[in-house]
Amino acid sequence: MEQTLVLVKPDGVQRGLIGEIIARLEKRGLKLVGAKLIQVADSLAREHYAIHIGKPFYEGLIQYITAAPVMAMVWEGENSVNAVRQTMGSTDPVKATPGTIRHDFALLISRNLTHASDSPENARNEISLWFEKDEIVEWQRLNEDWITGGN
Ligand code: 3AN
Repeated sequence: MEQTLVLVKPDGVQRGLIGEIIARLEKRGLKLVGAKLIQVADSLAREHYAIHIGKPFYEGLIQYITAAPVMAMVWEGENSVNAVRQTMGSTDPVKATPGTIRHDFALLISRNLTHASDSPENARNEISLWFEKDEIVEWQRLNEDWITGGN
């Protein structure tokens, strides 16, 4: 089953939005299979954002993600990569659709609350960067058929 990495970034943690963000993903029908609150090391931040090396906002991005704890999570579900990014909304909160997390709780691209993997391949790489294998918990939801069953 497809998994994706979600980070509640330092602004989300500081603003007390961890619960709100988890609640929205849970209610969507996604399944939480990994979670930890961590102070991000500079080296992890640089590896995670390696794609942005050289961009004008890169150093600021590293400072931002290492400035306070981050809630790192793995969410599972069919099309979870796309579903989570849809629930997050566009990278720029003022372009995000009403009802999305970034629209509803953020104003600036530099304080956009969350990270979510943008492809299944990147999700696999990011999950292995942020989580050890034994930190992912496979478990059964008793109401699974009411969320993911077909007709
Ligand atoms: P997303 O997080 O929606 O996948 P990316 O991967 O393009 O977006 O950008 C990663 C992070 O870099 C964003 N979440 C945001 O915090 C930061 N970022 C992207 N573009 C800018 C920008 N123009 N100015 C400041 N920060 C930016």
